[in-house]
Amino acid sequence: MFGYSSSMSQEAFVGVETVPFVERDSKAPLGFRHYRPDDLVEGKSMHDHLRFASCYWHTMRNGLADPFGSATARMPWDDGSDHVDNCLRRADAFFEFLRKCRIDYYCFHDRDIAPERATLAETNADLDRVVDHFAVLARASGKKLLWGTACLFAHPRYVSGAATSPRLDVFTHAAAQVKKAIEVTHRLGGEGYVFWGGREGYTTLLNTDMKREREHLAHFLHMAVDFKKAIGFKGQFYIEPKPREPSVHQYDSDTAACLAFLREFGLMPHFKLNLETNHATLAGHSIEHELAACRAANALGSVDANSGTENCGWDTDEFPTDPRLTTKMMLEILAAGGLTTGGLNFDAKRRRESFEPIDLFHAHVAGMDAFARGLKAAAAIRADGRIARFVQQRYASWNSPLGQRIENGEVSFDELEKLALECHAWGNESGRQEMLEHILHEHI
Ligand code: XUL
Ligand code: CO
Repeated sequence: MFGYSSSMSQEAFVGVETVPFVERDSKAPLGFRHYRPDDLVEGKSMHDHLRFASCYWHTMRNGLADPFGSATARMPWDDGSDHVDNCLRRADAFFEFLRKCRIDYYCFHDRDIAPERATLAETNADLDRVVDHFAVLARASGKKLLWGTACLFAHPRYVSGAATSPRLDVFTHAAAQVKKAIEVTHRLGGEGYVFWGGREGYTTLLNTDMKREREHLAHFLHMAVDFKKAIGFKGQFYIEPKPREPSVHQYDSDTAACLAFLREFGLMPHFKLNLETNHATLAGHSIEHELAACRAANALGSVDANSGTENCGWDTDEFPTDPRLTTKMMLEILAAGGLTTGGLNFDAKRRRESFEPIDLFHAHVAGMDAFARGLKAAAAIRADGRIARFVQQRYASWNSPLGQRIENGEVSFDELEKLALECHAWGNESGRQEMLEHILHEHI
């Protein structure tokens, strides 16, 4: 065990320079081929479109263990202890990583950055010490907190949920934990705060009062909104849908369920959604479906950018490296008017075999370049205009006086029945999916 000494003297990623910008056909092992933060796309810099973030839980705390094998990640800056000194050194390594990888935002759970102690008071005191250090590192580097969150799923007390626990004492502890997590997010100038309910659901309905649990969750979120106002925290609240894992069923199962929940309990004005690619696929949707559903409700907030293995059925949190995926995502994000308070947070981990520190760079750079490509391709598809014109044309009959009156809610079934009795043919046209796919791929 050795005491904490300032990071500036010791590098964690020895021999790794700031990732260079290289030519598209460069064979350099590590370099940005597409990402150029200052290049303008649709009048805005790539940097401001993409707002990349790295997450502390995967980048710094994931040893890459799987259910069958132990951790493989090499983290020479980390002595494996839960001493505050080790937490501070880890933070130094993280900010060095952000700088060298040209990433300006980060996200964390409270318990990622400082451990849980015997009492809540001790836990909070150590969290404060680490947060003070984050504040110093952030001020010196200009790195920003995209969002903070509380880990309400790892500790055994949350075995049956936090805000939806059958136990009042657990709900009470969760409230205090979230209060503190919002406070420290505010202290660090966080632009948002996420609620992800990994254990806010059930394993079997035989032991669960679903109605009561959902109501408790709503009360919990209203208390968070009240607290946010009381301390003057202006960051955006997000709710992150996921259908299952770790619970068998989670109440925030997908965008539609989250929107219905927020509307049912009067929370819609206070929340947007943080969508995650692999959560969408677990819900049986594509991420572009989830983004489109959010866009329609004006609820798109932020994105946890990752991907999954389609035939696996598990949240594998892989880095998003497929330009077709990122193009479809960026099309939706641009159509929604872009990310404002939110960003693209790589909620992604390296494969267990990618255990060297340099793999953290390869993984993030691959993800960043994939999104830079997706952004450029999406902008090109929008400038090309053929796909948008096709969609407009497909709905052209609705621009007629009758269509407009229906869209304004001025028409009855009786009127339509009269028209339908006179009409014996329908003007359907081909959906041309294959032609549209072809156009999409022209630009990737
Ligand atoms: C879990 C997940 C979380 C949230 C934050 O699948 O995505 O890491 O993003 O709690
Ligand atoms: Co996530």
